[in-house]
Amino acid sequence: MTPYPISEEQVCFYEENGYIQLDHVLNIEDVEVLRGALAQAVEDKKKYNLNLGPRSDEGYAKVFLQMVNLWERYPVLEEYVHNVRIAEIARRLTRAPFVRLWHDQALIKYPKESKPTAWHQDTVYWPMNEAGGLSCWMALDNVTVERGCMWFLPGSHKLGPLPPVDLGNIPAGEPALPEKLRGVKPAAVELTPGSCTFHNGLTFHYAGPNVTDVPRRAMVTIFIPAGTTYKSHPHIVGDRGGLKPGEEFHGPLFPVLAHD
Ligand SMILES: O=C(O)CCC(=O)C(=O)O
Repeated sequence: MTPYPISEEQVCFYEENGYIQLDHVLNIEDVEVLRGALAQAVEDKKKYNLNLGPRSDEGYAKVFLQMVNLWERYPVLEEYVHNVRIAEIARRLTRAPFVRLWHDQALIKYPKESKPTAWHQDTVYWPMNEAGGLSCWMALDNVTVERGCMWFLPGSHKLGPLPPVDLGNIPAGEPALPEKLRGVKPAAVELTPGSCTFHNGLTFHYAGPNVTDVPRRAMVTIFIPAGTTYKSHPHIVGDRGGLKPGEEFHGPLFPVLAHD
């Protein structure tokens, strides 16, 4: 696959805003393959009652169906997370000598009684001492505002970590955003299938409810740059790889996906 061109200007945009939109990273044939793998995962989950995600409570299920580390189960998704075209973008955006996989996740926001994904930062849930991790959120459908596209608060990553929220249980009447961020204008990013966003794990992001008739499917890969170290902290992916606090992420569960 040919490299996806990333200019210095785009890297600077990412650094300044904490996210970037990149169109046509995959072609529709690649997207079809991913759609097939997700459909298989959903079917297997039902059929074999697989625990592929962290939570199945009703509140969370209305936000999205989250299935993590599918790359370990489905060869097509193993190939996808190793896609150098995508990993190299993550490496360029972080200016790191290499990036590793933290984990992947399919996020399907089903229509009907759909709930928004509340404003949150990712790194506050991750067992890491450093905050350089970033996610590639790949659209597998036409993702519009009505279908629950991603929204970002430009520059919010510069605030550093704020207290985490419980995504499955946002109390009614709770202010949507921490006070410090209420003046910032959010950016909605609508995407076509095969287009994606990358966002810094500290950037506040949100997705509205899916008020259309069809599911919103996204495949997310989370990258960590060289030098990221482990912190003991409960996480949906669990304590994997036998890492000790302070130790740099390494080993086959966190493979290097792109390097200089
Ligand atoms: O897909 C969504 O609704 C939210 C995605 C998200 O929070 C993420 O990728 O970090």
